[in-house]
Amino acid sequence: MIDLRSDTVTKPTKEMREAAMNAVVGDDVYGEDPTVLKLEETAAELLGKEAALFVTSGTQGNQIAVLTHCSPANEVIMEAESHIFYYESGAISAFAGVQPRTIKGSRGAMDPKEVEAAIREDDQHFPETGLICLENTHNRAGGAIVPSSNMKEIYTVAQKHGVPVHVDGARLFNAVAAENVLLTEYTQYCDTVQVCLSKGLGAPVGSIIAGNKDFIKKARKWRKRLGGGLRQAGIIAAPGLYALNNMRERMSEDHENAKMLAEGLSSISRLSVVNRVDTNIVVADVSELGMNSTEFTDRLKEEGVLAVTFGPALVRFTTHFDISREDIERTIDIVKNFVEL
Ligand code: TLP
Repeated sequence: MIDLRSDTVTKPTKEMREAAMNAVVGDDVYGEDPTVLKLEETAAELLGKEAALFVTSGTQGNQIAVLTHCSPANEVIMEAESHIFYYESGAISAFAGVQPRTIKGSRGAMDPKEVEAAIREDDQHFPETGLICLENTHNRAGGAIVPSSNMKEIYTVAQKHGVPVHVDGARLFNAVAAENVLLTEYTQYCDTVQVCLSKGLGAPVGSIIAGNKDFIKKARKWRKRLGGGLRQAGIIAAPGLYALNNMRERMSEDHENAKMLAEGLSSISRLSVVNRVDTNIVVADVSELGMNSTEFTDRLKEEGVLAVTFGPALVRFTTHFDISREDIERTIDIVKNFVEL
């Protein structure tokens, strides 16, 4: 099977498995796991923040950020198709008791003027704006890179109104690899950030949230409340640390593969690629083929390729470490054959 469903599907490498096997561990709830501490220290430094916390998943990291920043009945400004709004099962309402205020973005980037207009005034009728969430790269915008200039403008507005900014950077490493910049190019324009170790970096599990020391102290308590205080967590932190140190630069290969896939798919009649491919995601519109996205992905599966539906007419393909150039060539041939026959 050529698995293009997500960059979450990568299997740990031999080096990651060895790192897990040889990890020096302790009880992390007592703050005694040296491998977790090393991972957190390394991540905080790379992200340019005072402190970091190892959490089980991207969703848990985002939820802990919302819980830590907000109080119940706050309003949280976010892009209309952001992961926190679209794909986290309504968790911010279930756990933090906040309501989302969505703004339609352009390639994942919200207009700073619209963000400013959405910040609530002090009025007894209104909820208080507790947080602004950004997403970079933006998943449903097809892995689009949100420019750091846009983040800067939003952060300036947020600071003017005393509202914190959190970045869902599940795929921030992709933006950094594509633009050849440091992580701090983006993270300087937010108070807190969540980055995934188990997407493009290829680690088996885990995410990091980073922010100032006070935020991380409170976030640690929320992690404990949610049952995310893990004991000998070095076993899973070790492959994450390996990935953080060794897998960042190679991600541009995934971007080249995605571009190649997009070109190949675009050349097939009645199939169109709807996103500009900045990173590792390609979104295709299959409506002209006379089938919906589920019929398309089912057919593709019969031929040995996995992709996910992204709406009734849209299909998402995501490249990653376990996908080679040959896999991309083969995928293009497979799609061509069943579409054009
Ligand atoms: N995204 C997954 C699915 O949940 C849709 C995927 O296959 O793309 N933020 C962003 C931007 C994400 O894309 C994801 C995962 C998360 C957060 C959540 O990460 P996990 O899966 O670790 O909870």
